[in-house]
Amino acid sequence: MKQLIDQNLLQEHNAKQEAAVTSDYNALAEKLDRSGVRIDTILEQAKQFTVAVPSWGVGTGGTRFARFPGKGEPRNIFEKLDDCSVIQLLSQATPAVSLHIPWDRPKDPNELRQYAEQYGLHFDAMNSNTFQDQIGQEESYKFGSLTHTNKAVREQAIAHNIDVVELGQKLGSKALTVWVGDGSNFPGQQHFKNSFSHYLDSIKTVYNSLPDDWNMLLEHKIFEPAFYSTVIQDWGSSYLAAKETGERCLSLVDLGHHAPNVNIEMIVSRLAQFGKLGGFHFNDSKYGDDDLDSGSINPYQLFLIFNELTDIRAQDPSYRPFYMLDQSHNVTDPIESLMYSAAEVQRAFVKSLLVDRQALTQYQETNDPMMAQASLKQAYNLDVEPILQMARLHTGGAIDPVSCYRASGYRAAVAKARPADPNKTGSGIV
Ligand code: LRH
Ligand code: MN
Repeated sequence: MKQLIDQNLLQEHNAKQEAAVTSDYNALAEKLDRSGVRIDTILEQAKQFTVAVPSWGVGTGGTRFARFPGKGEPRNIFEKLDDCSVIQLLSQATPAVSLHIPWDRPKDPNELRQYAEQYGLHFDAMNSNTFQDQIGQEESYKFGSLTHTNKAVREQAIAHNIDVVELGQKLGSKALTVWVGDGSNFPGQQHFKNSFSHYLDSIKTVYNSLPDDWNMLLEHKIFEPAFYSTVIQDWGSSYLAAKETGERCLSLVDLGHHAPNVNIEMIVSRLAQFGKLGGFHFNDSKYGDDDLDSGSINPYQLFLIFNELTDIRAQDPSYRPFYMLDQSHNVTDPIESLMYSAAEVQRAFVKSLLVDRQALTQYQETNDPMMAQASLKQAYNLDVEPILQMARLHTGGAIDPVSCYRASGYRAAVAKARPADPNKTGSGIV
C-alpha cells in the first residue's frame, strides 16, 4: 500500500515509546481487571472503531470575515486524498473520506476511486451542495433550493442530488447527506408549511432515485445562513421528514447545529428509539456552528453521546450509524486537528464501553442519582490513552500521531510541492 510517511521513521517513533505504553497498558489492564473488565476485549473494539474525515476539512477553514490559508494547502481532490492518507496511516481510525460535490467532482470517478484505494481509503457518505450558486447555473439558490417557491429551482436542486447519488455509486459510497441552508431572514418572508411541504416533495423524489442499499441522511441546523428561520431547523423537523420519506431516510446529528446547552445526547436517544438515527457530524462549539475540533470544548458531552450509542448497541450490536468529523480548521494544521479529533471521538467511544451498565440501570431504577452519575463519571475519569496508543501500535499507526507527523516534515514538503496561490485568500469555511 502506498504511504507518504517513511515507514522507518514511523517504526523508530513507536519503538521509542513502546515500553512506556506497554507499562501504562498493563497497569490499566490490572485496574480494569479488578472491576471484571478484560482490557483486550476493549482493545479489539477500539481497533475496529472508525470515523470518516471530510474532504473539505484538510484545507484551511475560515469565517465570513477572513481565511488565513495554511502552507501547502491541497489544491484538488487528489492532494486532499494524499493528506487524508496521512491521517489514516498515523491514526488508523479514518479509512473513509466524505466528499462534497461539486467541490470534489472528479473528471474520471474510476481514476479517483483507484487513487483512494492505493492508500486503502474508501468513500463514505456523499454531500450535495445547493447552498451555493455554481458558475453558469440556470437557477439561483438565493431564496432556497429544495424548498424554493419556484418549481424550476426545486427541480434543479433535485437533479443535483440525484446526480451526486449516481456519482457516489461509481465511487462505492453508500449514503447521501442532504443539508440545505434554506430558510428566511425576516418574519413573514417564508410560509413555514408550504416550504416544508416543498421540502418533503423534493426529498421524496431524491429518495426514489436512491439505490436499494443506500441511506439518505437529513441534516438539521438551527440557523446560518438563514438568521430567522431554517426549514430543517431541528431534530423534530428532520425526524418528521425522515418518517414521511421512507425507511432508509434517516436523521443526521451535527453537534454544532443546536442552540447552546441543548441536550444532544437525549436527541440521540429519541431518534434511535424510533429507528431514525442515521449518522453524526462530530465537532465542538461554544456559541454557534463553530465547527471546532471534536472534544476540544465539551468532551463530557461527546462521552455522554457515546454513552447513549453504546446503550443502544447493547440492545442491537449490529447498529452502526455513519460517523464523520465535520470541522473547520482556521488556526491549526488540518491534518493534526483531524488526527487529534479522530482520537478524541475514539476516546469517548472507549470510555462509554467502560460504563458499568448493570450498576447504572440499578441506580436509575432505584432513583439513586448520586451513584447513577458517579457510575458515568467513573468511566469518564478513566485515562484510556494506553488503549488508544496500543490500538494504533497494533494496527500500524503512530503511538503519538501528531508528534510523528511533525517529525516527518510532511507539511514542509507539501508546502514546497504546492506553491500557494496568492489570490486565494478570501473568506468562508473553505
Ligand atoms: C453545514 C455543514 C454541512 C456541510 C457543511 C460543510 O453547516 O455542517 O454538513 O455540508 O457544513
Ligand atoms: Mn455538518
